[in-house]
Amino acid sequence: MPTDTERHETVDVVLVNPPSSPEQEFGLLSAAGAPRPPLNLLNLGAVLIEHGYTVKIVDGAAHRLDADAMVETIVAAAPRFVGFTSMTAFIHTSGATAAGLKTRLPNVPIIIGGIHVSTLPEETMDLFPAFDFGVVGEGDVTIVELLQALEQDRDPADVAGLMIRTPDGPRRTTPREPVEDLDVLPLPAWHLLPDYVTTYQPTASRRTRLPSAYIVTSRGCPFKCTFCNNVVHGRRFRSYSVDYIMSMVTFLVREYGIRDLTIYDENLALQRKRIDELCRRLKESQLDLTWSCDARADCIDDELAALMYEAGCRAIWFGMESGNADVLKRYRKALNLEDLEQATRLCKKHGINACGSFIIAGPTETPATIKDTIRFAKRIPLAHFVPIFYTPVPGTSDYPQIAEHGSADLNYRSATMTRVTFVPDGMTVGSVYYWYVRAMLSWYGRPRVLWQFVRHVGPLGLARTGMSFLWQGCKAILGAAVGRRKLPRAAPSTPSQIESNVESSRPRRAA
Ligand code: B12
Ligand code: SF4
Repeated sequence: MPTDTERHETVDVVLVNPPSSPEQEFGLLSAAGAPRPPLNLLNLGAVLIEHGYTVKIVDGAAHRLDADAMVETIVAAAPRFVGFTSMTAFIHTSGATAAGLKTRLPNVPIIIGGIHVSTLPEETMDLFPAFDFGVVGEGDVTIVELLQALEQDRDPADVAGLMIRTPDGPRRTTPREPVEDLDVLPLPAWHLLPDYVTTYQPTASRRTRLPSAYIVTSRGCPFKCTFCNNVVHGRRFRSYSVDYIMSMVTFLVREYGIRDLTIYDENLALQRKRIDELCRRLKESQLDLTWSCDARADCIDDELAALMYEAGCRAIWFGMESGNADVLKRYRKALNLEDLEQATRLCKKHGINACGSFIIAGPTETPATIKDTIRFAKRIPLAHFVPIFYTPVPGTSDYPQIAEHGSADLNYRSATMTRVTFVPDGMTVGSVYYWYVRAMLSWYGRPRVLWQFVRHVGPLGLARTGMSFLWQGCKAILGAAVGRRKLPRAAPSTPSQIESNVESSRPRRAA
C-alpha cells in the first residue's frame, strides 16, 4: 500500500525536462549560468490541468538530476502518462531516461515532444524504442487529444500531429496545424515549478531587478536565417493579444511579486502595432516592471526605442551574428551592418542596454572575418557581447550542405551551441576555441567594460567568472591543440549502435 506521501504525489501526467549540466548549457561560461525554466512544459501543463488532469514537472536540467534519479522521481509519482520535451542536444539523455523508465513502468505510455522529434520524427522513433508516441509540431492540442484517445480506447492514428508505432514501423498521422489564436490557451501553469522565483532567476546580464520571470508572448518567425530551425512554430508569426499578455504579467506580479521580465520571444518587436500597444499598456499599468527582450535590429526606430524605455525595457538582445558583411549576407539574416549599428545607437540614446550575440566560426569564416566581428562589436555601443559557436543542427538550411564548408561534429549530444562542433576550412578546433576566447577577452578586457562589470556583479563575481572562463578556455584550446583534435567531415564521432544508425542519416560531403 502506498504511504500518504506517495499517494499525495500520484499524478496523471509527469512532464519531463531532460537532465543537462551547466557545462552543456553554458560551456566556457558555466560559472555564470543559472537554471532556466522549461517554459513549454508550463504551457502543456496548463492545458492538461484545464482538461482535468493532474500534472507534475520533473526538471532534470534545473535540479541537475542524472538519468537514474530522474527515473526514481518519475516512478515515485506513479503517473499514468509521461511526456518528455527535448531539444537536439538532449535527445539521447531523454531516450536513455525513457528506456530506464520503461523497465520500471512498462505499461505507462511515454510521449516525446519538442523540436528534435518535430525535425526528425522517423529517426527519433527508430533510435529510441522507449518512446511510444512522438508529438510533431505544437503540442498544446495534440497532447490532450492523444491522452483522451488512449483513455477512451480510441485509435491514436486518428489524432493529428503524431508519430505512432505500427507493425510496419513508425508512421506519421495527419499533420497538426499550429495554434492560430494563442489566446485560447490557458495561462502557463507556473505553480508546477514550486521554486519558480527562487530557482529560475536569470543571470545579471538578462535582468535588471529581482525577482524576474521568463515569458514567451509569440510563436513563429517569417525569416529564413540559414542556421536557424523553425520547424515547430513555422514561418507564420502568431502572438498572444496584448490583453492576454497583460493578464499574464499581472498574475506574475500579484502571485510572485515579480519586478522584472525576461521576454524570450524570437522577435518581440516584429509587429509594430502590437509592441506599441504593449508598451503603452505596460506604461499605464503602474506595475512598475523592468524587462528585457530579443528583437531584430531593423524593427527598432527612434520612436519605438523611446517608448520601450518608458515602458520599462532596459535591455534588448539582438542576434547580430557577424561583423563581416559577406558572412552576414551568407546567413541570409536580411540585415546589414548599418542596421545593427543604428539599433545599438538608438538603444544607447534612450537608456536601453543593447546586447549582441555573434556567431563564431561559421561556414566561410576565417580568422580575418572573426577579427571583423570583434572590431565591429567593440566599435558599436554594446552593453553585452555574447559569442556563440556555430552549431549545425538538423532542420536548418545550412545542415545538408555543411560538409561543403568544413568539418563537423554532428553528434546530437554536442548540439548545445556551447562547444566547437564546426570548423570552417582553413581553421582547427584549437583555433576556433582560441578565437572565441580572444573575442571574449578583447571585448570584456577593456577597462570601461571591466568597471561596469565590477559595479554589476561585484569584484568577487567578476573574479570568479573571469578565472573560471580563462581556466576552461585555456584547457579547451590546449586540449584541442595537444590532442590535435579534429572533427570528421560531417560524420558522428561515437561508435555505439545508436550513433551508427544516426550516421546513416547524416549529410555527406559531395563526391
Ligand atoms: C524560449 C527558448 C528557450 C527557453 C525555454 C526553453 C523551453 N524548454 O521551454 C530557455 C532560455 C530555457 C532556452 C534554453 C535553451 N535553448 Co532555447 N529556445 C527558446 C525559443 C526562443 C522559443 C521556444 C519556446 O518557448 N517556444 C514556445 C513553446 C511553447 O514552444 P516549444 O518549446 O517548441 O514547445 C512546443 C512544441 O515543441 C511541443 N512540445 C515541446 N515539448 C513537448 C513535450 C511533450 C510531451 C509534448 C506533447 C509536446 C511538446 O509543444 C509545445 C507547445 O506547442 C526557441 C526558438 C524556437 N523557434 O523554438 C529556442 C530553441 C528551442 N533553443 C535552442 C537551444 C539550442 C537552447 C539551449 C541548448 C541553448 C543554451 N546552450 O543555452 C538551451 C537548453 C536549455 C535546456 N536545458 O533545455 C534551439 C534548439 C535547437 C535544437 N535543434 O535543438 C532553439 C530552436 C533556438 C535556435 N533557433 O537555435 N531556450
Ligand atoms: S535567427 Fe531569428 S530572425 Fe533568423 S529565422 Fe531564426 S528566429 Fe527568425
